[in-house]
Amino acid sequence: MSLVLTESHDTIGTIMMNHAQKRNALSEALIGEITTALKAFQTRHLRAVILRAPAGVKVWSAGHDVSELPNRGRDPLGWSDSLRVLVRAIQEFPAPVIALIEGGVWGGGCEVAMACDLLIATPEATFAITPAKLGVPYNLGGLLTLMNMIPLPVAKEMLFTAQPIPASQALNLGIINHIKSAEEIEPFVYGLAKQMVANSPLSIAVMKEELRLLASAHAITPELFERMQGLRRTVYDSHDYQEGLNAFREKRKPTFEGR
Ligand code: LCV
Repeated sequence: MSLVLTESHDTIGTIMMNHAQKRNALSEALIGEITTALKAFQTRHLRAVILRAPAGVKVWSAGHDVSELPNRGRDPLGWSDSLRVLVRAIQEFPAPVIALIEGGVWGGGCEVAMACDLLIATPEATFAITPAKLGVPYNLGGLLTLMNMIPLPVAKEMLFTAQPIPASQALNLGIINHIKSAEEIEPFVYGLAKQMVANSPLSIAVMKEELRLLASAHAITPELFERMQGLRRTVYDSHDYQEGLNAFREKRKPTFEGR
């Protein structure tokens, strides 16, 4: 059974995450189908892509598939982790990718949504960044995305509380471009896409890539990088990381001991 539905009209492609029973948890299988669809759309030179879930969902994506996170002792969010592969595929796609968001966006789902070029959400949408809830050491790319998108005190509140923020706050913070009702959001998003695909695809593709390169242009010394990798290792080697995974799998609250 396909976990993703795709369609295209004119030069606009749509990718609909459709794994309801796991709340569109970003499993390797689901991510594989999304990246395959993106590659197919790129081959056909589509000029805009909409990433969405079915209309009316309560959960846009439940984030990284926790059942696929490695047990302690291995970096759960390394370069080749499928979630990181998807984030890069969206950021490097040579045309605008627009997130049409209904429902809750959790953890890695926020990273995927924020990797998109524009985010349009319904008023009921919420956004939660959850590594602290699971005991996971967030990756540097994810932190940089947050630093580029939202003021540090707010990024810290989202990271440290792991609580959802409402679409209204996300709009005030500039995380999302527009809030539209469930009835309005689809025609609005496709209207935006139509405006974009009427413009020069080359100009847009180059500006998108230039912005990506400029946003990631943070020079860090090898020593600084190794210090941060060492800090992250203390987390994924920890009792607390394993406890976070076990608690999720056993459907209970974790007991973190700070070790
Ligand atoms: C696997 C799932 C998931 C899931 N993985 O439905 O950003 S980081 O660093 O934290 C990163 C590591 C990350 O993204 O971690 C994941 C962060 N995500 C979350 O914390 C959200 C976890 N999920 C939930 O809180 C609830 O599932 C929500 C509120 C999303 C939906 O609640 P609802 O009551 O509608 P269930 O919880 O009953 O979930 C339905 C099925 O989907 C599975 C869940 O285990 C359940 O499976 P079973 O029917 O087999 O019990 N599921 C949900 N989220 N992230 N599996």
